[in-house]
Amino acid sequence: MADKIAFDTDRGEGGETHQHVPAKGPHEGMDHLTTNQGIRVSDNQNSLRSGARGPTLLEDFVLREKIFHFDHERIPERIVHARGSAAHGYFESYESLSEITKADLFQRKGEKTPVFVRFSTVAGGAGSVDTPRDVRGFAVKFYTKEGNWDLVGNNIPIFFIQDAIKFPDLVHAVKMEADRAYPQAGSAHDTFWDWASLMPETTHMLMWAMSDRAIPRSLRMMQGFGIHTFRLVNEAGQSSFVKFHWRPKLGTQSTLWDEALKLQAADNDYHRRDLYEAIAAGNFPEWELGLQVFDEKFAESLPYDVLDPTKIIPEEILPLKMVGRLVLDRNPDNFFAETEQVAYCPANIVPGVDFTNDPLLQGRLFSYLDTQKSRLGTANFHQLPINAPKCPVMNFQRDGQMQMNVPTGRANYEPNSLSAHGEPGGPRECPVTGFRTFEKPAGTAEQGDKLRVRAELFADHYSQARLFWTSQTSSEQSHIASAFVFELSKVGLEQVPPRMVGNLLNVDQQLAERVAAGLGIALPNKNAPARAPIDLDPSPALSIQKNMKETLEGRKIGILIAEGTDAKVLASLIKDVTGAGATPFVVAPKIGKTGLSNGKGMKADGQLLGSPSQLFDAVAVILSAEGCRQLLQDGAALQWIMDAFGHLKAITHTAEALPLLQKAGVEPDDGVTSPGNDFLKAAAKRFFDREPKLRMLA
Ligand code: HDD
Repeated sequence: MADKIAFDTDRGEGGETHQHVPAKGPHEGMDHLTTNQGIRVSDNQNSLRSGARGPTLLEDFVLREKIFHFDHERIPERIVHARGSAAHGYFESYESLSEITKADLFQRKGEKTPVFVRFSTVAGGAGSVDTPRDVRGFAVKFYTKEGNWDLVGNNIPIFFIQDAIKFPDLVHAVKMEADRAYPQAGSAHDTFWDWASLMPETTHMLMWAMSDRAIPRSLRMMQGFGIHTFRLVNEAGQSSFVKFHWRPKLGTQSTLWDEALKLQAADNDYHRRDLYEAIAAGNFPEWELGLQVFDEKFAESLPYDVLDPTKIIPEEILPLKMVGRLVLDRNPDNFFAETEQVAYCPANIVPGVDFTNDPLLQGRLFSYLDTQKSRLGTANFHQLPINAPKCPVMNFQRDGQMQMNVPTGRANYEPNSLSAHGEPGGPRECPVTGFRTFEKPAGTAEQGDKLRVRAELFADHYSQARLFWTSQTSSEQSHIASAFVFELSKVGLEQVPPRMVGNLLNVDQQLAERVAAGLGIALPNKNAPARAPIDLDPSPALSIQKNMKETLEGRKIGILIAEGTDAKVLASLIKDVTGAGATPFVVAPKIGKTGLSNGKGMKADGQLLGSPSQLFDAVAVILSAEGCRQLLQDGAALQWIMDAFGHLKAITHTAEALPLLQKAGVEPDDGVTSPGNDFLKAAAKRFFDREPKLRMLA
């Protein structure tokens, strides 16, 4: 049959052949390839056909099973937060919190609870870019000894809406438009701003979303929040209110908008790669868990409602109590099985933690369980390894698609008296250790008639938006105003920008004027607020720039070299940078060997065009006179330096590199240094003072 094409049949491992090769017998030391039914496969390269040039046979169960399985590899992506990156780790308690909660994970100092944490963008599809302007999801699954607790939060401490009934509208408005299916992963389009400008309760969140919080430098450098007010309940049944905060050890840091835009081209997977590489290198990202604990009396003393998820309690008024740390120390083994199939649900809660009547939270308690069924296809999604609790699960729920367990015995109902007759009767409820919902004393303000209403203070939509604005540095304020201008400039519906600016007039006159001027529209009239805003004291804790952690830890330094680069200067720079906890990354016009001054060759980590300076926190230009002359002809080199300067990064350079810096428009300032200690200090900062000279901001 095949003697016409009987060439070499030695295909090595996984190699290709052009003809069927009779099995030579088991490969020593290798696992056998099998079908999903366990049948050994003799040939994984050629389907079964009738003759070398004949038709493929329906009989080929190996082919059909392989293609069938492949055809069904994708599952529906999440309707929101589809793009995510995750890691395993643990949460370690600093001390016993038994006075405020009976939750087992908080009872003992040093207690470690395994976690799986998934970060995400909200609006884009699963294959979208990592760095759009967007809120980031921060979902933590604690596998506690008492069952799974999911704290499904974001990197912003508030939300767009006050009631879950509005969520489908928010999501429809922000995701790609219904008829044209664009834009992907961004809010800068008509339908989002049409909806948002008609929904004043979004204003506070919009301030955050237009701030640098929505363009984080790294998933490892963002804060996280539980957002809603939850309850903690102790053994005696006493309850306190609580808000959850995650604080990154590496400090909170963001990119600039121009940088975020360029990162989308430089690396679609910028955040995913950054998280994966840091963990793979043993630089485990870490956060502290901070609690704001308070009682009803304190809640009632506030001029806003703690059940309103569009409000924060400033730290200056109620400081955080740090109660433990979260460490991510293991990358997933398989993206689909873990990151994609993980199913978070805010209703997953353990004894000692409880819900409040926050109307957004209440709606979420329904939505997530429901979505997991349509996403994962079966009510048994909890049996998937990533979702399965790491404590016993015992009940009488049975059957359903993809049932993985094989329950034994006759008892599949309760109560039963089988145990009294020598047969196992199965598990029983326990009023002592079982989860008991906190019972509010009767007759309080939280109870009432059945009404479609919201509590009175929810109507204040602007006071905290103003508080956020007044808490920012002037650089951050100009970023916020410019982001409003950028987004609204993309809106074609003429009625929308004036309406939005009319809302902003309730936040701050100057902000509204700057946005109107940036758009080139007349200042509209103020939209009447549902409730007049009040002035609240600024909260410096809300500013990223005021709280920047000056450190090189976890950062990446780009080092541009070319032919003749001084080997000594380069070696000592790499040593210094590494010693400071950063990762050096050598960039050269050619990825292969670049000849250094000592005659030796150096292999670059990245090629110049493929490694633009957006990828780095600070840069070094270590060139010889000859190398500089060559790079003066290279647009990519000029852009590399222009962008580093424009993104307010520290730049260090050899004297010989000066002509290139000058051509790129670099002007001397504190951020432009010669190699050495000055650079290490500068590289831990951004030079925001530089910005007004470089770009027009609103
Ligand atoms: Fe949600 C996913 C966070 C309001 C309905 N949400 C989802 C994820 C995060 C959040 C981080 C991704 C989890 C993961 O990584 O798999 N969502 C929030 C926060 C909210 C919020 C912080 C407000 C404080 N969400 C919210 C409301 C509803 C939903 C009001 C519906 C009424 N969210 C969903 C969902 C998702 C989801 C449709 C999509 C995929 C999933 O649940 O598992 O059910």
